[in-house]
Amino acid sequence: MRSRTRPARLLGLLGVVLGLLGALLTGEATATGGTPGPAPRAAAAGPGTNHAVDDPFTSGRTSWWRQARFGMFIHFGAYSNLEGEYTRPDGTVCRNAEWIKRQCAIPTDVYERRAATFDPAAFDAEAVVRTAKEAGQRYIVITSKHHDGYAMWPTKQNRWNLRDHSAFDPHRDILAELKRAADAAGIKLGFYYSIWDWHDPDFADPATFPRYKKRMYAQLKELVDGYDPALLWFDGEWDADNPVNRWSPRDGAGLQAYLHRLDPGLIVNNRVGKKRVVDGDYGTPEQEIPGEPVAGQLWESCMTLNDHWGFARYDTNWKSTATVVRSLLAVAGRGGNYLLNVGPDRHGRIPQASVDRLRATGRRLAAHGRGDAVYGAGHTGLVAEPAWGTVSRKGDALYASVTAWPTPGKPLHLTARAPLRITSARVLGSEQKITVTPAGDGFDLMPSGPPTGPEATVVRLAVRPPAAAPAGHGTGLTARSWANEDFGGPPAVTTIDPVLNMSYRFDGSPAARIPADHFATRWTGALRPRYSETYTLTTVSDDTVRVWVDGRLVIDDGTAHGPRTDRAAVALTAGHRHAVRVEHTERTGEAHLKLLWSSPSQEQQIVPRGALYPS
Ligand code: FHN
Repeated sequence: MRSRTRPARLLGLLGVVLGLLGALLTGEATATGGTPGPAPRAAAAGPGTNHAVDDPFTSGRTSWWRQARFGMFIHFGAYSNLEGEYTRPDGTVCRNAEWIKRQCAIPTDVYERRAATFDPAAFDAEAVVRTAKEAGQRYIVITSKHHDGYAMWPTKQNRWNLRDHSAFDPHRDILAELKRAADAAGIKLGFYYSIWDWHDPDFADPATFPRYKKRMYAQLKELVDGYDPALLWFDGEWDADNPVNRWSPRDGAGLQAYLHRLDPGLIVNNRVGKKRVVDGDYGTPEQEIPGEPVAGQLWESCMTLNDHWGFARYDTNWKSTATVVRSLLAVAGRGGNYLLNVGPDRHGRIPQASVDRLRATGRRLAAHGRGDAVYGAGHTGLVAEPAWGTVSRKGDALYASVTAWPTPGKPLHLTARAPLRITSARVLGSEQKITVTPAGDGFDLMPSGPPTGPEATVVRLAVRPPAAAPAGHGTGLTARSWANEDFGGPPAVTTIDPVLNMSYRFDGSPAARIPADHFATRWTGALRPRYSETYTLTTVSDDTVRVWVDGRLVIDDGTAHGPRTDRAAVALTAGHRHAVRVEHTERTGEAHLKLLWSSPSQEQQIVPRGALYPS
């Protein structure tokens, strides 16, 4: 197994710094609003700790992920050796893929005997990476360990792994092979890791669960140090039985802090904790696509290509290429990522039917500039999502992906949500003329020819967005914190907080002299928007939050609660300093407070420092 060399880690940190610089050049301020510096330092622990190291919506650390939009999920493990089917001793046949051991009640010794014959000799990392590239997938997430506990790398923590318990060549390491191939192809590599473990005897018993956690942490360190993944995709976080899954929000907070001490540049999904808005860097809707951007967190929709994650030889219910392309366009237009799955067979080969669809998807994305609507593009609030497709934005261009082309003479109507101008329009991949006419609450686009394909036709609209006030030079809000929940007496600490992006979790607090429970903070100052638009203010809070703008209470969530979002629509004036006051109290347990905003012209982000003025 390769050791995680200093060059690799330095390269990783360099990537984060370059990303930060890129973010600065593209105007993506970092959460602290500060100038790009070294990779965010992972928080220590205890009172005074804020575990939030940056704003995932704008940070250099997540920049590659937000640009990539499209990834390949790979479910591959000991279950693949059964190819989705198990014949019980009584002759009955039970079918499942990666859950086959549990759903077919395969005795552990039988499952172990089957695993001992697992020999994915045909696994070809270059071919896998080539397929991802041909599909237009820019990152890969492969199962390193699924619920059955079987590790797909030569872990030293047990012998239940591909090196020690299979018929596979003991000199090979498929994760290392995949890492080399992905690096050579410029594709980021992440690992799926299941917290829930059906095989480890220490998982089920509360008395021995700490021993399991110790092995889990050691395995994750092996993965981070040995393979330098860009991302960890946790799973198996939910409350379950057989074995009972006791994973708690506190476990998740501890694991996330540990991982960011190992590698501050790592991206982690929300299933590191309990799949909440405060866990990890992004949400993970599964087999579904949210209808709009998710409040308070980035998101990635993961889906199967057929009906199974792991290989199932009988499952030929493949999604059409058109469905895949349309899903990707919809995901990009709503500001998310799309992680589409393949399940290699017991030999390690991706099914040809998957390869064919992925190649066709890549061809369709490359054709007629459809990829412009996806890569580096994101949600826009400038127009409402139309019934005939989706719209994404990249700089001063909107990409209208039309999935229901109008009959001749009928226009495509776009409802505007801000005073914008469309200065030109072009049907990508076609010479046809398309006219744009102001109409009612927006614009009518009138094509003059046929669509460019069955899946979608992309129309590029050059827009002049609403006028923006110059970027602000704020330094943050005045923060007064108390070591009590009722703001009683003089504040214990008064500072300037550059942003309101606080993940105190269980052990942190606003200052070392303020305990982790029973504290309060009041921020005061002014909010200076760049656009005269209706902004959506979003808070992520635990336990309570109240927000006033220009003296009006706009968010009032004063009852102690677990981590959740609240939103308020507030009309703001470009360049004007709107008085703002935010109050947060923490009773016991977790503590979080984030203030984000979005508007038709502004993508969702932590309100940046430049827009906040102390008073
Ligand atoms: O139980 C797993 C399942 O096998 C698969 O890995 C999916 C993929 O996200 N996650 C869990 C179900 O939510």
